[in-house]
Amino acid sequence: MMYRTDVRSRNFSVLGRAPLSRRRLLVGSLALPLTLLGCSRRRSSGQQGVDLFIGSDGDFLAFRPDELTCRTGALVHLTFHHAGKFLSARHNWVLVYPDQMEAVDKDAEKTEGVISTDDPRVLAVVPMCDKGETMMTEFIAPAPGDYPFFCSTPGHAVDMNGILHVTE
Ligand SMILES: [Cu+2]
Repeated sequence: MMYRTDVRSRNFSVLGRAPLSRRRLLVGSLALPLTLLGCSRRRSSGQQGVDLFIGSDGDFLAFRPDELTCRTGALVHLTFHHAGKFLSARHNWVLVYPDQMEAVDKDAEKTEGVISTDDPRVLAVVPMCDKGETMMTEFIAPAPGDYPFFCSTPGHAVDMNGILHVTE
């Protein structure tokens, strides 16, 4: 704070018309190291990237963890792992808008669990995985709020679900 005030007043008194461009340059060079420190991974667009990992809870019909968190606007790279070893049931990971899980799940019964990525109620989908498989998806984190996710294999969603918390 002291440093900034000092520079500004010196610029005004000594450099006359120059201070505006000088100040802009100064701010630019200060901002760079701050942004580099601030995030673990950056995309070319300047968007903040975030890696999330989730799996089935072994052979149980549950996700582990069953809660995830990210910031709004982040480019989320989500990895899902089917951690089952014995049962042959397939799992996936489907993220939907609030209060849409039941309806989307019900519709998926007619398609053996396959979810259309064009469905406006759906934010992101990881394809169906057999035991031991790992699949990924990418999406932009929506507006702040709590978004349900579930497995759309018919009959799984009632137990196999969770919440993505999107923060400010
Ligand atoms: Cu499942």
